[in-house]
Amino acid sequence: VKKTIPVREGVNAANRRFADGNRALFAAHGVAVINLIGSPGCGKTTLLEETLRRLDSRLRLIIIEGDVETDLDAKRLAGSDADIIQINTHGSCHLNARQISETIAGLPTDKLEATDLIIIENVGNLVCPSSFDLGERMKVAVLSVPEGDEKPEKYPALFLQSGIALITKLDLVQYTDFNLPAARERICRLNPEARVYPLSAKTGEGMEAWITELVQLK
Ligand SMILES: Nc1nc2c(ncn2[C@@H]2O[C@H](COP(=O)(O)OP(=O)(O)OP(=O)(O)O)[C@@H](O)[C@H]2O)c(=O)[nH]1
Ligand SMILES: [Mg+2]
Repeated sequence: VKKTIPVREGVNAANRRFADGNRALFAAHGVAVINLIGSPGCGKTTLLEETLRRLDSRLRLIIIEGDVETDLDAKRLAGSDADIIQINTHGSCHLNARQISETIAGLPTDKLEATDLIIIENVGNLVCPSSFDLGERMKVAVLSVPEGDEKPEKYPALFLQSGIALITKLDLVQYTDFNLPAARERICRLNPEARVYPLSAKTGEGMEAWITELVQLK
């Protein structure tokens, strides 16, 4: 135990330094950054596909796709005006602030100045990514209807830290026992400040409230 505690503290302190550096850089260039976190398959990339389509160049965007392996998600988002950058963690269950720092350092010099918003899709995971500050302005929790309405209570860390909670795959609510008022109540009990948006990227229901939030972040 004596050996693991200092190592863990070292990792956290190093991450915090990079996160603070990222935050300062983003602030200096007036870039809003959000960190999208949710379980594997909760609909993050589908949400981004529909978000890019609806924003239709209203924001100058960079999307950073975090995945353990493959560039499948980056490929799905190609074809819009947004710059899409894939990071592979090769095993790690979360992105860290150093990876974001190195990604930003690799951009052309004036790129940040010409960017309104960076959306980071974190590695699909409801637990680990919420422990690693990336220097974002806001975490956005993504919970999909098939996962169940009790998940905020079972996995509270993410919901405690998120400014927005999206309840995705709303079109599936009629086929499940997901209780929407209960989910909302559980999230708000943990975090009274959280804004909760139920939506479906497939039918478009609820998407406009999310788009309005993004446009206002600019
Ligand atoms: N019915 C329905 N299915 C959806 C919706 N959004 C996503 N899906 C489906 O859910 C599955 C996973 O969606 P993704 O967008 O790949 O999920 P993800 O969160 O990006 O997954 P990872 O990146 O692997 O963590 C796909 O089969 C999508 O078509 C939705 O609003 N309604
Ligand atoms: Mg994805």
